[in-house]
Amino acid sequence: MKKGFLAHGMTTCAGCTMELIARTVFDTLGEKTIVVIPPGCAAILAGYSLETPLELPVVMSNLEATAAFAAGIRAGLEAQGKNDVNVLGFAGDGGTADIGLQSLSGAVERGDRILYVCYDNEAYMNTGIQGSGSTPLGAWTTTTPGGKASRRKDLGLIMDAHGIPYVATASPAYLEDLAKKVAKAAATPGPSFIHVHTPCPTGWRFPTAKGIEIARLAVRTGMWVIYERVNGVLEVNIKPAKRLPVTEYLKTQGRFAGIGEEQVAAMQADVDRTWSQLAASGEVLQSAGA
Ligand SMILES: Cc1ncc(C[n+]2csc(CCOP(=O)(O)OP(=O)(O)O)c2C)c(N)n1
Ligand code: SF4
Ligand SMILES: [Mg+2]
Repeated sequence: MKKGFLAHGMTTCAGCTMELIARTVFDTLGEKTIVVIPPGCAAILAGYSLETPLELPVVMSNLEATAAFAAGIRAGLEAQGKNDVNVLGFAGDGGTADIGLQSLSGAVERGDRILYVCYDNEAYMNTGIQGSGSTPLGAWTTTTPGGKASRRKDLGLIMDAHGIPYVATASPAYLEDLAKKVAKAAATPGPSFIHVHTPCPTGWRFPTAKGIEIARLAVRTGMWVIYERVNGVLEVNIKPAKRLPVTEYLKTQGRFAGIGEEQVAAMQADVDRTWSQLAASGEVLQSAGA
């Protein structure tokens, strides 16, 4: 199968993990794929005017309506009897958890056969690092200069509450796991959603070579749980052999430099609670070590 749909030498920042995630998603889906990208850092992949670095059909939607654009393309394909084409929405957290949430909710409720990948860099990066509904507690952004005072939304749970047939999380530190999930999502006869943790050196304030290390630390501290839920049945896919304290993750990023002790304790308590709930329900037992 052809690979390498995205040209090199684009204007994403050095060390951008979103670009790596996009390459993996496109290569897994292959050439029979139509891509919808809203404004955000990934708009770079769609290109400007007549120029595009992407060798796949791509349309730039507006920020509110990635899922609605994808649903419309699917309806058009179905009307033409073309059932072997993937329709991919590839959007950031702001365009998914906040601004595009209603259109995503509508598409999932209708059961539209679209694959929606949210690359979550945990803020509105493209417009200057504003806080989003996915920005974690205590994180600095330009609109949360003293650190975010509230917790992030749980997008996976929001999708699960819609009864979506396939929902999964992934990380650029585990690209084979991401690729497997993209293939499964594409084969799902209904909507599917993959939420990918996306370390961003520019917005999170870390050196450009550290993105994968930080992505792996998020998993090893238990802050980013790698799971999939197929028709409501949850399985944790990567279990940290020995969970590290959340401070090991937080201290790698300048955005958490001003975080208070109480917020660190609250984050650790959230992570501990999540993992004891997972252990109690048995899901952790099925998983492989990180
Ligand atoms: C309705 C609307 N509000 C605001 C904008 C301006 N805008 C363009 S890109 C962007 C940031 C999107 O953030 P996110 O979806 O997280 O993607 P990222 O830039 O982080 O990759 C914003 C706010 C817009 N295009 N449309
Ligand atoms: S701001 Fe972050 S997500 Fe956006 S291109 Fe730069 S590194 Fe990538
Ligand atoms: Mg973002």
